[in-house]
Amino acid sequence: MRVVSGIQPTGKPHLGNYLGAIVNYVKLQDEAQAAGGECFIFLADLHALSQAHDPAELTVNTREMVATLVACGVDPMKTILFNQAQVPAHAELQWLLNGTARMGWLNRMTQWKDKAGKNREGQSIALFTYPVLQAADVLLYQATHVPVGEDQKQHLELARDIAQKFNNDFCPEDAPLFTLPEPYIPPAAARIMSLRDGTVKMSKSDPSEMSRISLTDDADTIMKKIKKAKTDAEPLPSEEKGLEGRAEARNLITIYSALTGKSVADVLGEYGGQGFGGFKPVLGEALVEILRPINARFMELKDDQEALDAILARGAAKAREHGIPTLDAAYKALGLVRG
Ligand code: AQP
Repeated sequence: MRVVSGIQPTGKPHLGNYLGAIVNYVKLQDEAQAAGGECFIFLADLHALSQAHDPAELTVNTREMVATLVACGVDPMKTILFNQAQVPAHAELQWLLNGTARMGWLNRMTQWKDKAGKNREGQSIALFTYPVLQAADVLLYQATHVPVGEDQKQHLELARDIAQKFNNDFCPEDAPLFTLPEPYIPPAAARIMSLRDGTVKMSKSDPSEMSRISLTDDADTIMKKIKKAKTDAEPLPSEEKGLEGRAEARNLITIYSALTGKSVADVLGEYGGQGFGGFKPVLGEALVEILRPINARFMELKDDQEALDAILARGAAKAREHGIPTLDAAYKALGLVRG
């Protein structure tokens, strides 16, 4: 069992990152250990170069992201926690895979279409080839399980296509190089939506702070954001079909269900018929309870730069070691001569 996943240090991680991905990092690190496998979680700092960024902020965000992940329960003794920039094999393998990936495949990626919008010509090449780096990230370690939110499912399918084509083109039939990775998507909270618009996903890059709950928000801020979350005038329905066409109501119910482990049907059974005035404080309290220990741990860790850098350096050394066999085999399969 090889678990591999990444998160961009492009801002403060939010509830969508937590419920969609980080909760599963913590769960799978234990499962991998029990199965005698490994768990690799990396900060996708090379991916962060695909959009305009401030170098000083990237450095701060990278360390803060390590502190947040550890505060959420990612244990550097169980998980190989590192940043891409310290493991050049990610960029090297991406270049090797650029020969296999097809323009048509990348052109179909919805994240590319969404982020580029009408200004495709003005985007960085890194944004276009982002999914090839992502393929390299997971193929380098022969990932079997890739815990991600639903927005990354298409990129994982592309990683499988790249792996399959490379295996077909350059490897003997009975000795494929790359393992085809499987996405591991949480059924309950695969896509948490913005608190300001239930039709777009909660995102670090949304200009409105009110659109997301950051994992480091304090109790007052959480309550304020939930109180101001967009809703409609109807009371909550008693059954799931009553959430149709009510994106904001569905989002708040989904969040509460994921936080408490109760099914959507049970939550609606309990709160159906009530207005948001009654439900929002319940949701806010549940969030405060879950995020309080994370927040406290983050505050303890965040300023210890030496300790955070040591976690990354240790993880990177292990990641470099684990990546070597696959990278070497990829060079060889392509016929490249190296000393
Ligand atoms: N809203 C979401 N609901 C569920 N899962 C989500 N993820 C992100 N947003 C949601 C999952 O979190 C992991 C890390 O994401 P990322 O930071 O590497 O990339 P992202 O998807 O680009 O996240 P953001 O917040 O939207 O960042 P920006 O705004 O910088 O692009 C991934 O597994 C992702 O699926």
